[in-house]
Amino acid sequence: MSLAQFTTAASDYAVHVDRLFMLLSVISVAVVLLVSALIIIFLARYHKGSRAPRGETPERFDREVEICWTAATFFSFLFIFWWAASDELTALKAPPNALEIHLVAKQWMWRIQHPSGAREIDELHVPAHTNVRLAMTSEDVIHDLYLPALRLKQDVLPDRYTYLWFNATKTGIYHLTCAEFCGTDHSVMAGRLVVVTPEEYARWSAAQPEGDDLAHQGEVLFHSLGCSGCHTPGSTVHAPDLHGIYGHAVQLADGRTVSADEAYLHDCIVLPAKNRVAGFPPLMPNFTGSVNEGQIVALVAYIKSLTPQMAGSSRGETQ
Ligand code: HEC
Ligand SMILES: [Cu+2]
Repeated sequence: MSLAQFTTAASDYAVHVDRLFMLLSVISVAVVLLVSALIIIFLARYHKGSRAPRGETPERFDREVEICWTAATFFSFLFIFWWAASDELTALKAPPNALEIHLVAKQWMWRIQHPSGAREIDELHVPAHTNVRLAMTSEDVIHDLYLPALRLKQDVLPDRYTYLWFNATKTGIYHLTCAEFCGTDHSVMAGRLVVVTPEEYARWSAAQPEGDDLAHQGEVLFHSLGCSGCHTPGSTVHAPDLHGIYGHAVQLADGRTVSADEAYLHDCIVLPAKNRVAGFPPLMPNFTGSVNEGQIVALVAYIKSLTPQMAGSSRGETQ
C-alpha cells in the first residue's frame, strides 16, 4: 500500500481526522521536546559537584505551579475529548436519504450490491459528493472494512449489520481492504474503492448486466422461496402483512416491542424463533442455509419497498 493512500484525504471527514491527528502529534512532540530539554538542562545544572542552589523550594511557588499545570492539562484533555467526540459523533449516524450500498464479506472477498441491482466483487463504485451509507454483514467470520483514504474502518460481523457512511469529495481509485485477520488469505482480501462523478456512477450502474434493482430481485425471491404463499393478504396461513412494516414498532409474543429495522427483518428470516410476532401462530420457517446474505439483502430491500399505501391497493385488488 503506497504512502499516498494514507496522505490523500478523499472526504471532509478524512480532513477532520487528519487535523485531529496533527494536533495530537504536535502536542506529543512538544511534550517529548520539553521533557527531554528539561532532563538535559537539569543534568547540566544539578550534576554532582555543581554549584547550584540546593535549598527547599518556596512553598507558595510549589503550590501555584502545581495548580497551574494540573488545570492546564485537564482543560487541554477536555478540549481534545470534545473535539474527537464531535468528529466521531458525526461519523456515527448517516444523514437521511443516503445512497444505501450493501456489502457482504466472505472468506476472502467483498461482495457489493447497489440499490440499482448492480453487483460487484472486491470493487466498490461510489458517486462523489453524495452521502453513501454502507450496510454490511459477514457470511462467515469477523472481517473489518478499511478505507484508508476516507479514514474509516468498521468491523463486519456475522449475524448482524454494521454501518458506515461517508461523502467522498475526491474522485479516484483508493484501497479497500480487510483489517481483521480472518484466515489464510486475509492478506489478499483487498479491493478498490472507485470514486467517480455522480454522472459516471449513473452510467456505470446502468451498464451493469444485472438490470433488476435490488428490491425487484427480492420480490422474485419472495415468490420463489414461498414467502408470498403465507405473506399475502388472503393466504390460508395467518401471517403478518409486511406492507409498511419497515421502521415501525412490532409487538412480539414475548412482550417485547421492537423496531422493524434491517437487522430485525434479517433475523426474522434466519432466526425466526428470536422474534415471534404477537397474535400469529409461530409458523415462520427458518431459512438458514436456503438463503445467503446477499439474498437476504434483496429480500429486506423488497420488504422495505412495500409501502402501506400499496397494502391498501393490493387488498383492494383481492377483494
Ligand atoms: C409457512 C408460512 C410462512 C412462510 C413460507 C414465510 N413466513 Fe414469514 N411469517 C410467518 C408467520 C406465521 C409469521 C408471524 C409469526 C412468527 O413470527 O413466527 C411470520 C413473520 C415474518 C416476519 C415478521 C413480520 C412482522 O410483522 O414483524 C417477516 C419479516 C417475515 N415473516 C418474512 C418472511 C420472508 C422474507 C419469507 C420468505 C423467505 C417468509 N417470511 C416466509 C409465516 C411464513
Ligand atoms: Cu477479512
